[in-house]
Order: sequence, then structure tokens, then C-alpha cells
Amino acid sequence: MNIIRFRSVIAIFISAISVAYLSCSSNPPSNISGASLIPKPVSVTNSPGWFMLESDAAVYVSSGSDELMKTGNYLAEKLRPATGYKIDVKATDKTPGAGNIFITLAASEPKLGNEGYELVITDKKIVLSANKPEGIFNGIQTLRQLFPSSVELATRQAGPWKVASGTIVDYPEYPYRGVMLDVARHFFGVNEVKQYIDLLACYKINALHLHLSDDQGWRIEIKSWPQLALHGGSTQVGGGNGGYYTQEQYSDLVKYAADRYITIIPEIDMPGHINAALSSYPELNMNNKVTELYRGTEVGFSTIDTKKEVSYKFVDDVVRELAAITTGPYIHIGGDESHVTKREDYIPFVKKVQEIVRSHGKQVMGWDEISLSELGPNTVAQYWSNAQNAQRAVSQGAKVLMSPAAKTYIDMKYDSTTVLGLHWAGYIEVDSAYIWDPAKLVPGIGKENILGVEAPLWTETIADMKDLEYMVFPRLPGIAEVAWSPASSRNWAEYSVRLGRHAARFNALQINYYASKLVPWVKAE
Ligand code: TNX
Repeated sequence: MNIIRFRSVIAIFISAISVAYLSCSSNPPSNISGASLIPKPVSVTNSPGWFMLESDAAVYVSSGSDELMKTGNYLAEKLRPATGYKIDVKATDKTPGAGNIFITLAASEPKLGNEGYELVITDKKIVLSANKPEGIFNGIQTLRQLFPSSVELATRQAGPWKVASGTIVDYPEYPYRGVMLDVARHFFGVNEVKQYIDLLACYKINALHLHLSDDQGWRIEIKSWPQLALHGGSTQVGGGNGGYYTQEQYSDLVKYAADRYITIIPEIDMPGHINAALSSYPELNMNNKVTELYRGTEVGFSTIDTKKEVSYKFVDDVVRELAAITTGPYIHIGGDESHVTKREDYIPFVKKVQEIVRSHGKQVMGWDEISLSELGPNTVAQYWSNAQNAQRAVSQGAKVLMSPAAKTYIDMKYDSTTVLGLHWAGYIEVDSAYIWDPAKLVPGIGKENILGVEAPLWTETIADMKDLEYMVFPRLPGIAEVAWSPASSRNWAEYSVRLGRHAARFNALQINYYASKLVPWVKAE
């Protein structure tokens, strides 16, 4: 075949593929199994017809649970702006009539667990059932994605608000599906974190780990050690004023997240990554002198004096105050890159700090290095770089949270042209963040040893929400699917088409995403 003919054959082939894309990209699709849902549900079954949301539709909630009523209100709030409909929310003792959405805790499937849900859509109504309100909340996220993406717009749109009929039965692969935000290197205020929480909820993420302290900043008010936030929180990478959360603001964040079934895990990084504290209180240093505030991006140069009594008084006060404003089960103690702490000091320090955390009624999380120490009951090791550390944690009976840097570090650049981000763990294109199985990554660590998956965003180079969105989207939806959907049902070629159809949703939500060339983006509906 000569080169010209070869080219025209390729051209015909490409246009055939484009036609195929266009013909199945109508949103919503005529079959529910053609819907571009992320994360992919466990099971989707078609049935003929569709449900049409009309102006007199209401959300009916089976009576008896205030919490369930809240999920009904959340759904109505999501549907009102774009539809322009009133969408009343009403408690009821019986199944409502045609044209309505019904939310109920009468799920028949024990396998749904706490977070799963069942969605049955017919031409008459939408019935969303689950064992627990968190399952309903997850089902609501699926329902949002079943409506045309214009449902996410803030102003009234034309519709029609049609959803293809069928049944979805869905539940997560892993119980912990998280992200980490480093608010120490660059501070992110309460409203910014709330904005992030709203985006996380769309993808059924249920944990937000906040990295609250590092060399460059201390971001949480501690009443018994006030200089930590006042002085230690007064700057950030590159300079500027930094910032911190008062305990009241922090509690507001915890509640905002909990209302969206997201648990906040606070981290105080110790014994290294602690210059902000050392610059606030001289007694925490080996030489009893305060250090300078730090605005650079080096890691691994600071350590608390692990031999002094006062260091443990400090840890106990900080953990006590933090535990009192933490509703979730975990406190993260850091433990990474303590390059200037002697091994013989690091090991007893990590052991004692775990005991302090447990004495305040919380379970411990720490970066994988903590397995060098003896791990106490229920301690979770967060695997980020050293497989041996993770294996040592498992051999001590600990569970592992999977954050392999080469897959989940969403502060890594996409490729060599990405302006933001670092690349010490390699470039992470959108496909690479998706194509991996947490249960097959580290020899000797299987599904039974894994609590879940977390994608950290370190913020040495990330200064604001636009930067954050660019690094998080579109890798986060893929990582959310790795954590939620069974590995056997995942495949990049199919996923990339579904992801491409989320462009209109990203645009409606005004997300500054990276339009990777690896994804067949479908911008218009
Ligand atoms: C390593 S990951 C760190 C962080 C940096 C990050 C940058 C980990 C536990 N420690 O201190 O911010 O690399 O990617």
C-alpha cells in the first residue's frame, strides 16, 4: 500500500471512530448501561424507557430519620438550580406516586454494606435505597451523573431532565477512599477546603487527610501552645502570610465534611518536618534556641528533641486538643523523612506517640517509615515509597493505606511540559494514575491487608484553587475508581471514553482541568 492510500484508509478509520463516539455520546444515553459513570458501578442493568423529571416532581423520604431527610434535601438542592423546579422534600410512610424520587433505607441487599446503594429507575419513578444514609449519599452522586451534565450548572437550563431506565447495584471495593491536602506548604482557607470537599463528594471519596504541620507552617490553633499557629503559621513557601484554622473553623470544616460523609484525618508530622514548631518554642529544640521560619522546599532537615520530657508534654497537649475536635477515628502522626533523627531515637519516639494517640481514644496513622518502630493495635501504615516498610507493617499485623508515589502523588507533573508540580517520583499521566491494582502492587500485600487508597497533593508548587484543580483533575476520578470499583471490571480504553464524557461536567462545575491528549474529550452534548 502506498503512503497516500495508507493515509486515506487511516482517515476513514478515524472518522468512523469519531462517528461511533458521537452517536453514543448523547447525554443522557438511551440505555443506562451507556451512562458514563465514574466510579464505575458494580452492576448496571438496562430496562426499556426512561424517567422524566417534571416541574411538579418531589423527593419523598421514608419517614423516621432526620439524617435521611438531610440527604433528600441535599439531592433537591443539587437539582433545583439547573432545573428551576421547586422540588419539595417530604417525609412519607408509603411509596410515592408516579413522577417522583423516593429515598428509603429499606434495602434488601446485605452485600450493599454501609456505603452501597441500589437505584431502580422506571418510567414512573426513581427509587434509591440503601442500608445507611451514607449509601444513599453515594447513590445521589450516581444519580447526578445520570442526568444531563447541564444539571450541574448554577442557572436554569432548558432540559429535558431525562434518565434512562434500569437498575444499578453498587458498593465499594475498599472502605477508605481518600485524598490528602498539604495545607502547610501553602495554606488553603476554610472556603477553599469546602470547595474541594464538594468536588470530592462527586466521586464517592470518603476521607480527607489534612497535612496540618510541616517545616513551612503550623495550621491549627493549639490553645495550650498558642505560638504554634500565631508564629509557626505566619508564613508559607515563597513567603506571604500563610494562615491557620482556629479550632472553631476547624470544627466547622469537620462538620461540613461529615455532612458529605467525608471523614477528616488531621496530621501533625513528627519527629521531622517540624521546623514551624521549633521556630515557635525553643524548648523543643536540641539546643534550646528557636529556629528561623522556613519558606523553602527542602525536606528532612528538622527534628524535635525526642529525649526531652517537654517534647512528650507538647505531643500530649497537641493530640489532646486535636482529638477533642476530631470526630473520625484517626490521628495521623507523620513520621516520614526524619533524616536528622537518629534511628535509636526515632523508634521509641514513634512508639510513645502511638500510645499518646491511643490514650486520647484515637487510632494511629503514619507514613510507612513508622513500621521501623513497634506498631500498636489498629495502627495504619501509609505506604508511599518504601515497599519493605509497608511489608514490615503488614508482618506486624497492621493494615496499609495505599499511596504509592508513582501512581497516586497528584503533585507529580503529568509530563515534562507540565508547569506545576514535582517529578521526583516520575511523570504521572492520566492513564498511569488509573492503570494499577492496589492488591497487586506490593508482593505480600493483598486486599485483606489494605484499608484503601489515598491520593496526596503536596503543595510546594501549588498555591491556589486553580493550581489544585489542575493537578487533581482529571487524575482524581481515576483514583476514585481504583478505590471503589472491582479491579476485574476496570480497563483504561473503556474508562478513557467515560472520562472524556465528563468534560462537560467539569466545565459546568468550572473545574480547571488538564485536558490530557490521552483522553477523547467530548466537550459539547
Ligand atoms: C515527600 S511523601 C514527602 C513530602 C513532600 C513530597 C513531595 C512524604 C511522606 N514526604 O514532604 O512534600 O515528597 O512530593
